[in-house]
Amino acid sequence: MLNNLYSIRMRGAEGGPHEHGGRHISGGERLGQKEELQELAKELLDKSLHHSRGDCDFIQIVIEKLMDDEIQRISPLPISSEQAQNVKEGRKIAMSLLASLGISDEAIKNGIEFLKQSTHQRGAIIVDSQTGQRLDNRGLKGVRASRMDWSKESWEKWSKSHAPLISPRIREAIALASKVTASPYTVAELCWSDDLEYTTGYVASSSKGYIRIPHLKNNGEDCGGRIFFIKHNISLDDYITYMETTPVCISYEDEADMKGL
Ligand code: WAQ
Ligand code: MG
Repeated sequence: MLNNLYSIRMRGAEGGPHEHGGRHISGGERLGQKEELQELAKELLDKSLHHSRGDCDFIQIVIEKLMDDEIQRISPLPISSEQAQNVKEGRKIAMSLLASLGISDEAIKNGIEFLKQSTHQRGAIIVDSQTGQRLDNRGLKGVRASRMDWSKESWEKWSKSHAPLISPRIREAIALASKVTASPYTVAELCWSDDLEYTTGYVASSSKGYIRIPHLKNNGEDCGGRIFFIKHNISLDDYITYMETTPVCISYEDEADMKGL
């Protein structure tokens, strides 16, 4: 069962630690039982050491034991895909989805402009969905959603019914977006990768799920990141505490389970 879960997370940079000006290369968040930690540490180390953004010379892996009763269990967001032929079309789709969720034009414009020039950002930036103002004062550190992962069984079940979408990247992105949008204060998340070769991104929300959008940037660009658009006038400290510290385990029941078969 879920006893004795540990959080294991990694951050890697080139040119020294992030806090001394190093450029962010790679990060990762996983949960696992004691017996799985060695394998998870190896996976995270491999991820940081073989990365298209550069050659890490600083890598930190932190492991913490979690209390069973602090772990929240949530379902993965449903996933769907839009079609786009180029960046102009991809961004237009993202913008209209964000607008349909009630985010102001100013906030959407600021979010997209931010991701277009963001090449060193380690965590998300938090933007007021009405005023468009950046609310966190975290600079390049931003706010990292942390301590979330699929349970092993849930990922295996989900994989069986979503075969074409199975990759470590999509696994992580759905876990992250599911945690982020499970907060009642998140209106939506906008993401595209800062990895040079990966141009598909997404808009996620609790009402519309995880919507993949191709071509949110051109191949070969190192800009990207995450914007958490939040409701106006909420407690930013509580929001950030949830993102950084509340452990969330993604639990998936397939249709057979739900029918009691
Ligand atoms: N919390 C907040 N922000 C994060 C986190 C986190 N845990 N992890 C990454 N970020 C930010 C940070 O600024 C990264 O540089 C940026 O996001 C991009 O991270 O096909 O691969 O891991 O459905 O490069 C989405 C589409 C892929 C997947 C996203 O992002 C699909 C991706 P990356
Ligand atoms: Mg990246």
